[in-house]
Amino acid sequence: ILEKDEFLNATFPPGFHWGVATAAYQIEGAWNESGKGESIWDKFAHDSRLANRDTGDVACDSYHKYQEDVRMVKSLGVSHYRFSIAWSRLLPDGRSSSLNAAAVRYYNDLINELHANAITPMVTLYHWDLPQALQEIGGWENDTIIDYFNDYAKTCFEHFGDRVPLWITFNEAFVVSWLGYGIGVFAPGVSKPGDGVYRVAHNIIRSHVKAYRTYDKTYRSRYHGKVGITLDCDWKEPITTEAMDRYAAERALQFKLGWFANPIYGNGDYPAVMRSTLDRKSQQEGRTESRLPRFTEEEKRMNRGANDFFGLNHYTTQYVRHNRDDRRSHYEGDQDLYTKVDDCWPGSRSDWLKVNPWGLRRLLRWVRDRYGNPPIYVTENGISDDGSLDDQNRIDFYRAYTNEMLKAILRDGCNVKGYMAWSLMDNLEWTSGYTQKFGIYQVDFNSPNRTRTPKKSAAFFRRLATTNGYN
Ligand code: PNW
Repeated sequence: ILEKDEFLNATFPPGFHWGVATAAYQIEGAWNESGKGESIWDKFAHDSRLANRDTGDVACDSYHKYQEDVRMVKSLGVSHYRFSIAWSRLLPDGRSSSLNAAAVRYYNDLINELHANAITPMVTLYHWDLPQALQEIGGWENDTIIDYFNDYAKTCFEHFGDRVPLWITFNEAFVVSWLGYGIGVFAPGVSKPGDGVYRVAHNIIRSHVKAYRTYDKTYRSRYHGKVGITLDCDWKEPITTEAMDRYAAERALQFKLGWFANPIYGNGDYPAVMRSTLDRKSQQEGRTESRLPRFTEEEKRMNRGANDFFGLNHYTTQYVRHNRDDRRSHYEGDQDLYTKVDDCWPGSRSDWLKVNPWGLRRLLRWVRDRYGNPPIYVTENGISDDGSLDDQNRIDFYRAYTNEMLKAILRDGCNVKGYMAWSLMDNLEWTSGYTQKFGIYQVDFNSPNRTRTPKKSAAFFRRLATTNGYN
């Protein structure tokens, strides 16, 4: 099944956007400084739910060191920096009435510093750090979140929209739904794997669409920015050429990526295979209603086309085998399949992350074919290790994955506009704490200065970005 394909020694299209990415809770620190409210990740960490009882209380201290961060972005020679706004810093209790002037100043300073260095900001509104005050009323399970998110988005467009051309509403809607509210291993730690998970996803999609329509109606004519959502997906390869395994791999992609992408980038509704499978299983379970919520016709109309680009986070691949009639009545069982990885694929410091570069090319083609070749930004891609400065593994990873992306662009005609490496620097890797390092810059978490040092991969990435290829 492995594809034999030579390294493609060519350059990326002129004007291709290179960047690096971070997220607020993973780097900012200053968790309760200058009026910031508590987020669900502050709470989760303070409840000792992270490895080594780590927290993001200080993290990379980027709240105080943002100028140094911008210098690092600059010295990588990239044109874009993807970061996120902490909702609970801007609106401490989640509602727009609680606007925190110090936070407006902080994000203004960061954005202005980027522009002073000719770096374009790409801003994520929601990278998982919901204000705890909104979790107290149900968080993403409660329909009222749609209006709260819309108010928050408006506040951001209003204050920063004149200088932010690229907005991402959500980072990884799947992870929020499944890890946060399905199996509960991420904040807020809610376990509703059979039904809650689908309701959360439903509210995230409706929140995205509402915020997109708000930008469209009120801000687009003024600021001419673009708004998308970032979805994460691994590549799913059928383990044999048998039809049932190929259907299963397609089903896996529809359940993971199509779940969100089909409403927003496709026909406005959930993938047909999710609709039919969940309606049938729900009925077999004796339920009067499907576990998969329904969009109204009006909602489907609003969903369709609610995007200006497709944000894609990609790291790894799994093989998929058909599993007949899985009776576990939850999101995983609903798919009737098994996954496994290839023992030949190199590993990383994260157990879920195995290196398989050609998965990215196939995933890009899948998005091209299913959603009419939309403009795509790869908004995250990277690999974890122990954080040493000699990170040849990271160089090999970036070289191989970006080369598969290049093949997708030049040979397959995929409309890839840019690539953001995860991450600018080592940071708080969620429940793994400071044990898994994805940075191109090393951060010394034992030093109060959080000293940053470029790794070997920094020189490689700089060459990649500045020569727009492998020269
Ligand atoms: C993404 N998984 O998260 C996030 O967007 C980043 O904030 C994070 O640091 C990065 O990838 C590296 O993990 C994921 O368990 C976290 O499959 C976990 C998984 C996938 C993505």
